[in-house]
Amino acid sequence: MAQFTRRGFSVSALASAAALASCSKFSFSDRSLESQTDQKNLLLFVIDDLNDWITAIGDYPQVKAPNIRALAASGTVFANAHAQAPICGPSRASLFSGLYPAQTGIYGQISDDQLDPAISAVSPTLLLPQYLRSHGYYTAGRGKVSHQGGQEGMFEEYHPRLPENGDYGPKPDQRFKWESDKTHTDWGAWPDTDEKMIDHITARWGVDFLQQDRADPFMLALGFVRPHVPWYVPQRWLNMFPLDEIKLPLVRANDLEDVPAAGRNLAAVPQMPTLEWAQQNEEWRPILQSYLASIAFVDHCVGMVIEGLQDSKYADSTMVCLLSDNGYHLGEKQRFAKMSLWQRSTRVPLIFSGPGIETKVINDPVGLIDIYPTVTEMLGLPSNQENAGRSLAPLLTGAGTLPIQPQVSVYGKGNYAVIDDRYRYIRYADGSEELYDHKSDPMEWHNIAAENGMESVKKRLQNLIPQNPRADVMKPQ
Ligand SMILES: [Ca+2]
Repeated sequence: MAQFTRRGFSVSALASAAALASCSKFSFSDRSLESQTDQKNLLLFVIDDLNDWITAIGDYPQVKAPNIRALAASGTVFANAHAQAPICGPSRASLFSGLYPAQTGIYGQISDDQLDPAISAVSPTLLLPQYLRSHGYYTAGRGKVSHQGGQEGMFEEYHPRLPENGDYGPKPDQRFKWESDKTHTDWGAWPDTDEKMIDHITARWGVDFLQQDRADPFMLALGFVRPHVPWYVPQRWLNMFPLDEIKLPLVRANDLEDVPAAGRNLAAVPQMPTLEWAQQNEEWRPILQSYLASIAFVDHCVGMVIEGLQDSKYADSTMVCLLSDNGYHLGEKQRFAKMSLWQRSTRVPLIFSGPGIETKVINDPVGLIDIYPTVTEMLGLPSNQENAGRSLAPLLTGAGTLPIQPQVSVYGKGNYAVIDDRYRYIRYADGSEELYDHKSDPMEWHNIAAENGMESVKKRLQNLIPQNPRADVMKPQ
């Protein structure tokens, strides 16, 4: 636990952070103990489909992410953070607008040009980068920050993913393992060098940005696309995870038997592999190998930028925030996908680090919706009264505590999950339910919604489901 003083990290906190960081490039050990505690700049890592397996949050032992681990060890980790929607578009729209999907009607993969009209129809708010710009910040982004990238006017300076690489490329001419024109899903070694990867190009650009002199405070947002499908990475990353050493995640064969039909239908993604297919074709381990390799690769990209920050003049005045937009199942609940209301889809990594931020793990539920107000408070800016979330700054600085705030995620209109510090309650549009007690059932194997004695728990969580959600903006009524 941190022994934070207003003058900076304590020696013991630095020592423990440095020890944990010893296997990476990232360390605060070269920081002056007298360094300023004021947050001034924001470095935001938006990672795509990075699930809750990573160290300090999940418990999947084979993940190799030393740079994210070191970042976690140097700051505050939210181990029970949830996306407001378990899919890129609505999750990012909520994060950057500071509004819930039920407020904006953004439940699906909205295109960037639809974002502004949908949000301005319900609120005069600005997207987070626009708000910082209105307070004198220079705002820059690269890669997949909003769903498609950075919508028009979102950043003062924005660089899209390179067209020659496609959205998630580079890709081989022929797929290796999985054919479906409805998903990028595939896995294998491609391309031959890191330098051809979008995320590597994004990271290099971020490093260059941090070496430049700036008169104004800045927000730098880097959107990395791995471990989103296709799980293509150069061979050297796959070599880190020999197939015969890969441990399979725990799954329960009849896991879906106590899930209502609406839940099974919502979570069914025919264009993705099923666990049955992966087992019959002996592809479960290769898929895991490729997902783990994708995490290791994106962790390397995070490390490049963190090293660039540490070498820059902004090392002592920059808050780092790292998040993923949604989780991902790798065989659990018989599937390889996000897009469900279960833990593996909604729980995401969320880490804040920087001067003045304590080193600790918070287990209370929080949401990506909380990032916007947290950032503004930590940067010393006026709060945006349109924000629907709440500032986590008291938790980051140790200035205070916050009451438990259950989190609400939505997938498709009318299907909600409510997560508190013990339970997950799911109610589908047809009224059918699931309830899981994480205290006795962390894998969500036993739906206890129909069991005696659960009525008061269900009622309490049910009351948090929006009463009058906005119509789906992508499906005109
Ligand atoms: Ca995503």
